[in-house]
Amino acid sequence: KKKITIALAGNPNVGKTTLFNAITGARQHVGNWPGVTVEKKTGKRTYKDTEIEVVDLPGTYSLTAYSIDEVVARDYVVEEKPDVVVQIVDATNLERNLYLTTQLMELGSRVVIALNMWDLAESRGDKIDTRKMEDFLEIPVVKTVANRAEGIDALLEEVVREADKGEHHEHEVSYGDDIEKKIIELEEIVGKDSALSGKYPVRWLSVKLLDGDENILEKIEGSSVGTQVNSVLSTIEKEDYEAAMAEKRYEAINTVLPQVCVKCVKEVTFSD
Ligand code: GDP
Ligand code: K
Ligand code: MG
Repeated sequence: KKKITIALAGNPNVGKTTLFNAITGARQHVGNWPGVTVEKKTGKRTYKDTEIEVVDLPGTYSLTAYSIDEVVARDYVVEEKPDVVVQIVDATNLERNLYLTTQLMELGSRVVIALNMWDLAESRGDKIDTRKMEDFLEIPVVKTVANRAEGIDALLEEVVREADKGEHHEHEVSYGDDIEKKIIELEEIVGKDSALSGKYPVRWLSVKLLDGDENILEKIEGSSVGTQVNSVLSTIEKEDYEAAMAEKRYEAINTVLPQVCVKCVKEVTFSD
C-alpha cells in the first residue's frame, strides 16, 4: 500500500475541522505541537490503494511569523514536507483566502484547493469558474460542502494524483523591479549558508526577511551570513517593504479574481 501525508491549511472558520472530520471519521488523534500548547490533530484515511495521514494545521491568514499558529503551520510545511497541502478556501471570501494561497505558493508547496462553502456561494448567486481558477493558479480546485461531506472523494482523488507528481510547481508572486532586486541580493547571500538554504527555499527566506519576519531574522542572527543580510536590510525601510509586498500579493489576486468570479457578491467586511 502506498502512504502519503497531507496537511490541511486554511483561514479560521472556513470549515477545516468539518472537512478533517469528514475525511478521517473516527480515526483521529489529538495532541500538541512539539514545544507549544497549540492543539495538533492527526487522522488516517484510506482512499483506494493509498493510506493518507491527515494533519490539521492551525487556522491562519498568512504564513509570516505574526503568531505562534503561523509559525507552527509553516514550520510543519517546510520541515516535514507533506506530500500535498490541501488549502480549504471559503468560496464566499475568495480575496482574503487566496492571500494564504500566495503564501503556500511561495513556500513551494504542492497545493490542492478545497473550494468549501460552495453551497453558500451558489445560493447567493456567485458564478465561480473553477476551471479558470485552476488555470490561473496552476492548482487543482475541487468544490466541497464539508458539513454535508460533499466532494470528499473528488478531493482525495485529486490529492492522490498530485502526490504522485513529486516536485512542486514554481508559480509565485512577482514583486516588481525594486523589491525583486533586493530579493536577488538576499538570495545570493542566504544561498551561501548551507544550513539555511538546505532547509528552506532561498527565495522564501529572502521574501520573509523583507517582510520583517522575526522568526527568520532570529535564524539569520545565528548564521554565518547574518552580518551581510543585516547590511542589506539596513538599506531599506522594512515597514514600507512589508506593506508593498502585501499589496503586490493582493494585486496578483485581484488581477485573477474578476476573471474567475464574474458575478461574485461584493464582500461585506465587518471589522475584525
Ligand atoms: P474551522 O474554523 O475552519 O475549523 O471551521 P469549522 O469546521 O469549525 O466550520 C465552521 C462552521 O461552518 C461550522 O458551523 C460548520 O458546520 C460550517 N461549515 C463547514 N463547511 C461548510 C460548508 O461547506 N457549507 C456550509 N454551509 N457550512 C459549512
Ligand atoms: K473569519
Ligand atoms: Mg477548526
